Amino acid sequence: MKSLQIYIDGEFFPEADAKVSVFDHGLLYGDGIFEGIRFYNGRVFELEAHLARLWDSAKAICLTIPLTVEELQEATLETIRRNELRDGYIRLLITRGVGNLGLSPDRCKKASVIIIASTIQLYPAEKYAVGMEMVTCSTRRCSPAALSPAVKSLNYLNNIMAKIEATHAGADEGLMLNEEGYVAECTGDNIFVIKNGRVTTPPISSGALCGITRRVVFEICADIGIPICEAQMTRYDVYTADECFLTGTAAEVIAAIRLDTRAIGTGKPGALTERIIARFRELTQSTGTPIYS
Ligand code: PXG
Repeated sequence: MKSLQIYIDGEFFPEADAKVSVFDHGLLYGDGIFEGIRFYNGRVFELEAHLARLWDSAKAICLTIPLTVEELQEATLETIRRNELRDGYIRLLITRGVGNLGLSPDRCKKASVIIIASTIQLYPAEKYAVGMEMVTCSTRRCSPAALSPAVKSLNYLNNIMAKIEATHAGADEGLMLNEEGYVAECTGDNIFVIKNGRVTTPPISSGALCGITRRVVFEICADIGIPICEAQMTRYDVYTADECFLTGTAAEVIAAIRLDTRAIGTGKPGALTERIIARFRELTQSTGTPIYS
């Protein structure tokens, strides 16, 4: 297989030579932010929204991105072109940059920009047909009072600890509750339930990332006439739902059929979920920023 070309601070490096300093605070402290973006059929899906969220994450942690939005957009497209890809996944990282062994970012002179264009498969292909099994994790989603879950930071240990629990329990995904016990999200996905034809998802204030796929699902539901709203929810709402599905750039839209070994609805992907997935696939194939024009 051809070596990937990785963008680091304005230059392209073959995969084996794409390296960062051990004094980069992204490595030393998880001090930085990222975006996971997909491209389909020669177009980047929701690129503007991902860049807007990246700038919000940067602002929230007092990080200056050393490029303009237009420059970063062009660098992202160019990274895909260099790798001659039409379908895949982009990991865009902004690290605090090289500093010293103290946690203060003051010594980090300039943030680093890294762009990887590759592919990703979060869950095995058959899960998209049969649905996912979830367990509730005892690791609670980070309190917004400690670190806002809206910041897509390079420190994912909270989610990783939950993912480890889910894997140890033999499940595909972990459901994360907030400190009060309300449903927040899964380890790398937002969660939705459907009851009596109405779609509900927890508000961002329950401790979820403001997912871009989540927003696209609101637009799809508005388009095809399915009522959708945000509401605080507990596990009761998931156990008693007719259908449940998860959303994320990496995950896309995928049915969840069990929580804590209990079947949700019929224990099979539901009809409304399938309609939303079909419309999502149409959108990903037909919209987005052209890469080769
Ligand atoms: N919650 C969390 C905690 C996430 O990390 C989402 C929700 C969904 O957001 P979007 O905007 O993608 O719809 C995410 C996104 C990975 C990976 O490598 C994870 C995400 C995105 C891309 C890749 O596991 N999570």
